[in-house]
Formats: sequence, C-alpha cells, structure tokens
Amino acid sequence: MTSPGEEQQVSSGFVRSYVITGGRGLPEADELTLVTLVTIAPDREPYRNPSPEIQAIWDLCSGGYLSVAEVAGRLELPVGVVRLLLKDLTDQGHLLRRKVPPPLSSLTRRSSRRCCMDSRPASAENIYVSDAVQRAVKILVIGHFAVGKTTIIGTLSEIKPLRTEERMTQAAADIDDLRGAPGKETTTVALDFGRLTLSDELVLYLFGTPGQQRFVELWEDMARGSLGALLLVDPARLADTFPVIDLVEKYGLEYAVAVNSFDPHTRHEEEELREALDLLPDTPVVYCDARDRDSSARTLITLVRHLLARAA
Ligand SMILES: Nc1nc2c(ncn2[C@@H]2O[C@H](COP(=O)(O)OP(=O)(O)OP(=O)(O)O)[C@@H](O)[C@H]2O)c(=O)[nH]1
Ligand SMILES: [Mg+2]
Repeated sequence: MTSPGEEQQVSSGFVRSYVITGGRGLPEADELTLVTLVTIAPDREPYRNPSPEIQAIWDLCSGGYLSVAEVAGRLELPVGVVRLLLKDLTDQGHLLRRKVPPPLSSLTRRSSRRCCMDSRPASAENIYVSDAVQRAVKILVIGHFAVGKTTIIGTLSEIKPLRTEERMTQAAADIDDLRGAPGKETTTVALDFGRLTLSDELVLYLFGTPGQQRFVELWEDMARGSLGALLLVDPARLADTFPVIDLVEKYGLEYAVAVNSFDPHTRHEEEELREALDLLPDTPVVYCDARDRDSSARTLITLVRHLLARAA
C-alpha cells in the first residue's frame, strides 16, 4: 500500500501497455479472438510515421495470415494491446481477417483422420498459416500444476511454441504478488500455445490453461469459443485433478483424459481411474507420454474424434 502523498509505483509492463494504447480501454475479446487469423491487405500503403508497435505488426502481418495470439506472442506484446492495435488497423481498412471459428459439425471426418499425421513442422522461413486455411479453432490443454501441459504443446506444435499474456482482474491479487504495482487492478497470466494444421483448410491452436481455481476468470475467456479440452492427468497426483474437472464441467467443455504417467510404476487401471475421477462412460481415457510425438498425436486424435462424435 502507498501512504498519502507517496508516489505509486507501477510495473514496466503496465506502463508500456498504457503508453502503447494511449490509455484507451482494450476492446472486447469477441471482436478479435485469440485465434482470429489476420493479415495486412496486399494493396495497402504503409503508414507514415507509425509507432514502433504498429510498424512491427505491419511488418509481421504483411507476410501472410497469423492468429491474434501468434502476433502477440511473436512481438512479445500483451494480447489485449495487440487486439487494440489490430482493431485500429481494421477500422482503417488495412487488415483482412479470416472467418470466425466454425461450428463443430462443419469439421469433416477427413480432418480427424488426417489429424497430426500429415502435419510437418513449418520451415524456419515460413511462420505463416497456409493460404488455403480458412478457419482456426482453439483447443485447451488443461491440467494441474506441472502435469505436462507445456511439454505436450511443444511436442505437437508445428511452430516453436509461443507465449502470450492475458489480463485478469484482481481476483488473484491475494495470491499473485502485486506489491510492485499497488493500485493496479489487473494482473497478467502467461499462456503458452502451439499450432497444428489439421487439414488443408483447418488449423488448430492448442492453449495451455492452468487448472488452479484462482484462474477461473481466465477460464471464462479461454472456454468461450473453444472446441474442447485435453485434460492431462498424473495418476500419482489424482487429487490435484479434481478441481480441474470441476472447472471443465462448470464451463461445459467436452474433453478427453490424457494420462501422462511420470512414474511408470504407478500404473492405474483404466476402470480404477474412471471411478476415481468419476468420468462419464463415453469420456475417452488415453495413456500417453507427453514427450513423445506419436503418443501425443494419438491422444489428440482421440479427442478430436470424441468431439466429432459428440457433435454428430
Ligand atoms: N518423466 C516424464 N516427465 C515429463 C512428462 N511430461 C512432462 N514431463 C516433465 O515434467 C515437468 C513439467 O512439465 P511441464 O510441461 O512444464 O508441465 P506444465 O503442466 O506445463 O506445468 P505448469 O505450466 O507449471 O503448470 C517438465 O520438466 C517436463 O519435462 C512425462 O510424460 N514423463
Ligand atoms: Mg506450463
């Protein structure tokens, strides 16, 4: 707390966001979701005297389509700030966007069959989504602390996994250390994410979402518009998964359970695990090694098939 007359300190990130946005309120997430694909329209003339951030977005987005989250991750800017700057570019007619994510039923069975197995790591030179891709969807990779979320995203992603920051209000202030910024009403949480092209037309973004109850506000944002979730479980720490399942069910997410066994000696039988986690009979359970690409790909295919079956 600051005493009267004492100057408030704020974090450099907070100041930076404020300066870049000119203190304007950030746009609603619905306007430009994390997975909206954007590019600079080919016929547009570059700005005169752009800010460094607009220039950086212009340069990055002139090469092809990228998701909003990728723009934020690559430029190391908070996603809210990037949304605001992209909205400005849209209002001025500089930006093209791909469609909003499709309803689940429009995903083809072909997509699920070809999922992962066809995808090749993007070359170092080509960071952009293929021109043929019309749609991007979001899948959450969820689980308790240190269960392998970042690992499985890194294993599956065709691009080097990225990080972006999401804002949260003070819900977590008593846990997160806000002493450097008294009076600050928001805190940020880092999300790591990767990309996987599922078919010629469809790209999937995997977002690692922390499972602690204090991130509930983040969940509201992340669950909206997501296709479903991969729930990572360490069988040696089953109790840590209960609150995560509560969150998944609270937000009505379809999910598959991926058992990421750290200790090969702690092998729970599937029935035992289902009972312990109180799973519905049709919730898929897959044993996987988050470090192994084939194993992780099989797990993701199981989830996508489950989502398709649910949507049918
Ligand atoms: N033995 C083993 N180690 C793993 C496996 N998956 C992940 N790890 C390791 O476990 C540690 C935690 O994995 P992360 O991927 O960082 O877990 P996380 O869920 O992203 O962790 P937080 O984001 O901190 O909650 C890392 O050191 C990984 O290398 C696995 O299947 N087996
Ligand atoms: Mg992580």
